[in-house]
Amino acid sequence: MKLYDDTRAPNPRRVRIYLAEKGISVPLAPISVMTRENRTEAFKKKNSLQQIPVLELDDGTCIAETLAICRYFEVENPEPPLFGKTALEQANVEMWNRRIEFQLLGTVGAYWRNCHELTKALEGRIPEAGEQGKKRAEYILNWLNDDLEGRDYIAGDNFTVADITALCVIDFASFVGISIPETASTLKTWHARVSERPTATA
Ligand SMILES: N[C@@H](CCC(=O)N[C@@H](CS)C(=O)NCC(=O)O)C(=O)O
Repeated sequence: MKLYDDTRAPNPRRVRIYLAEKGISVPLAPISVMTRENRTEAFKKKNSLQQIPVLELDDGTCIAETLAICRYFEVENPEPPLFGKTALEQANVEMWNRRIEFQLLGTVGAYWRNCHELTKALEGRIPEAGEQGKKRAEYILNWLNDDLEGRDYIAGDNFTVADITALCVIDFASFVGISIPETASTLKTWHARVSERPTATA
């Protein structure tokens, strides 16, 4: 088994933190996104969308999509539960993970793809779409701050994959120039709390 990974990319980081939280060790196979190693014909056979992370099993089966990879491990390694335990907890984790992916990762990604200096060589960039994404991401960061009031973690009392997603997306957002607003003190406290976990550096 191996995990195709790039230490600078936010989605593979989500899987590395998840595995570290579970105490699971998987050999990493580095793929550089910046030098387009993921865009080769060989890698296309592993994931036709040519994105990472990809988990390759010993029989050659490949699983793409961060959450699908984490769920694969969750079935075999249910403790500690990172997707919730009860029906309500699981629904809450799913709700929050989707919110962070669609509302924040999607909008930060639009800014990154359409406006950032490091992606200027990409074809078909639409700067207006990027700026719109940035505005929405800033709105969502403030909304998340207000909603988090009174909770230690994104989906409730326990650390879950929704925290992993939010940590990686918020750190990536800060890298591309969209920071947690100065006034968002609840979100900043949460961010410090999850960043202090030893697994944050996985
Ligand atoms: N929905 C996918 C997104 C994967 C993704 O966007 N991966 C990025 C790295 S964080 C990538 O491979 N980018 C390179 C490319 O699209 O060429 C997931 O959750 O795994």
